[in-house]
Amino acid sequence: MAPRILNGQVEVRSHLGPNDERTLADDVLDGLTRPLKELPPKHFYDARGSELFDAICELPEYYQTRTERRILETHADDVVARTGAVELVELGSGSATKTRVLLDAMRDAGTLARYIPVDVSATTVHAVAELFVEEYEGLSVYGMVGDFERHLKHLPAPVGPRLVPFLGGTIGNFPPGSRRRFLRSLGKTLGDGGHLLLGTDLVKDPHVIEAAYNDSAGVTAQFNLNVLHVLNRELGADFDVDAFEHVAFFDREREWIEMRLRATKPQHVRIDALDLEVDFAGREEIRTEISAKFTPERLRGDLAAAGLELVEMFTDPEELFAVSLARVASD
Ligand code: AVJ
Repeated sequence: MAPRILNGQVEVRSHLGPNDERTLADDVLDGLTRPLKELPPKHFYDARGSELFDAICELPEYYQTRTERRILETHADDVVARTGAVELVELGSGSATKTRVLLDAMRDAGTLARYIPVDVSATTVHAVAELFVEEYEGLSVYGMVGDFERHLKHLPAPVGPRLVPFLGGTIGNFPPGSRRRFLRSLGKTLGDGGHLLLGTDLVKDPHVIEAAYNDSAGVTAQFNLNVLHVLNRELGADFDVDAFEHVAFFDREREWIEMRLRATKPQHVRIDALDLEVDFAGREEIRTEISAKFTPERLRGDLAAAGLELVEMFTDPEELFAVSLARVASD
């Protein structure tokens, strides 16, 4: 698609094609016809799901968001000084407050030149582009409409040392094999002297982790169940949402949280858009999310498998969460 010039400093390109709408249908067909039913977590985030996630981030039990923000505030100047970053690639939006912490540090250091938002929503890319070009004097914005799991190869060449944050612990949603593959694809975006800034939740007392996914206000349960509303609306399914319950537990061996939806009685579901009938036995579960927790060893291992090396791991005093700086391995 031809670049759309909004003004002298903003350029937006789209890489989405006509088939990119199909992923929900494909994922549901794939996931619900398996012996162990599964739905990928990316479909949680419709308008209501995004609202519920924002509410999760404010919960007393959900320490991750506020802890990561504090780590960033504490170390942003150091990150910028050590990387000399002149441009920042933002993968997926909704982290605007965290991005600002980094962009502010780059501006204060006098290095900030370019901001590259990447998001599947053209509206979001345009909105954030226009907002930031107003807010940061002289900033140039190259917006990319696309899926960061598929379209990173279309990123423009760096104009100088690049910083690529991937925050929020989202990397934990990838199962181990695709996690390493995705890290490798991030590594390829870094260019000469670029750095990845990776947010990861850390392994700790399982009770603390489990409480974060079984909050007393029941917001996480609503968030989890919301994916069934998404299927009902988007695919003409007839899930009886009240006949499923939220389950979340820490798998101590795999060191990840699993969220599931458990059928409270046997049931039969029809999904019109797929012309599919799905049966659930009583207490049968759908896995809806894994959220890996990291030790320094796991982090180093994943980075190494992706051709990356750890430069510095910043944590909070309680070591709940980590924000790690990594670069392409030097051998
Ligand atoms: C946004 C993927 C980091 O795994 O903790 C929050 C999503 N799921 N509560 C996480 C989530 C349930 C969250 N991530």
